[in-house]
Amino acid sequence: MKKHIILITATIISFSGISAFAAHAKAVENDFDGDGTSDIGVYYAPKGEWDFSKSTDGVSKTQFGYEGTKSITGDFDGDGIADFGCYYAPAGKWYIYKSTEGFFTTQFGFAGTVPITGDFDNDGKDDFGCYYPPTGEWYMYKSTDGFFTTQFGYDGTIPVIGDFDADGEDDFGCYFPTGGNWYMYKSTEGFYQTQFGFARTAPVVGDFDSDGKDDFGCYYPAGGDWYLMKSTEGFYQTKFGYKGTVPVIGDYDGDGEDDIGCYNARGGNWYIYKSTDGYYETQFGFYGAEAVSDDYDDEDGEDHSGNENGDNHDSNDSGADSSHG
Ligand SMILES: [Ca+2]
Ligand SMILES: [Ca+2]
Ligand SMILES: [Ca+2]
Ligand SMILES: [Ca+2]
Repeated sequence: MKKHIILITATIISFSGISAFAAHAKAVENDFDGDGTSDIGVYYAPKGEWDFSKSTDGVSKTQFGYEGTKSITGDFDGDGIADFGCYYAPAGKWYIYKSTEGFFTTQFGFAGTVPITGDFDNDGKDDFGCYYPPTGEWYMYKSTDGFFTTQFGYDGTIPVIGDFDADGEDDFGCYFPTGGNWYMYKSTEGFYQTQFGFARTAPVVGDFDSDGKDDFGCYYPAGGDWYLMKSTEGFYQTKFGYKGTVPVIGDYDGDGEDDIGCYNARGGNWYIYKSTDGYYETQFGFYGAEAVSDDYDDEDGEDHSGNENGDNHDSNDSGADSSHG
């Protein structure tokens, strides 16, 4: 079997004087102005255009990316403000705009991979890496520990990331949509497996009961159905979405509990159910622009569940999908 070569062409560690082990709260996902709430944003890959609607700073537009890239977000410099960037899988190229340090680029990945981000070494900085769906191989570049690779997944699975045991370190795993099978490797507890989901669902992850543990679930695009397994409250089901929307997750009211929502790329329509404020609807985006949300559920989750999604909408297909091999 062919071995893939990972090249690291840029230095990544840049801070040494900052207290790396100070207690840190996990940054709110997609909080681009650092006020503790997730912001709404869209990415239009054909032009590399980012549009943000920030809760404190208002609307802004920037160009960072190009056709064929996938959007990525994370707090890569650990300042509590989300950074954004893109990944070009055919060449394994990363481009990140860090809120403190500005432009960063490196090569880490290869054709057929999907980008992954998370804080895998618990230093408060998100790390980046890639997942190769045909073989279930993970490659990460951890901000303190450097290169890491493992095999965890198999053909047909979708990578999932979350802190499922609330130790501050993101755990990785995979979801097999055909059977609704979850496999996780928790940083404190090790291997965990369960069945939760069914064919043609996309995995969703978030802390929906604000106990610090990410919860997992699935979204059924054809009906807009959510099924969640909350760590304190157990099974939860609701309908929030409709055919043509993709799920979005974030803490849009900043109460520490992730909110569910959905986005329709045709009209740029956002629908969010905030845990404190209830229903919220806005128009932000335009035809073909993808929602900035969790890295895997809106872009990769559905696209990469692959061939069985015959009825899948094509709101944000990148053309860089892995083929079965
Ligand atoms: Ca890290
Ligand atoms: Ca963990
Ligand atoms: Ca939870
Ligand atoms: Ca919330």
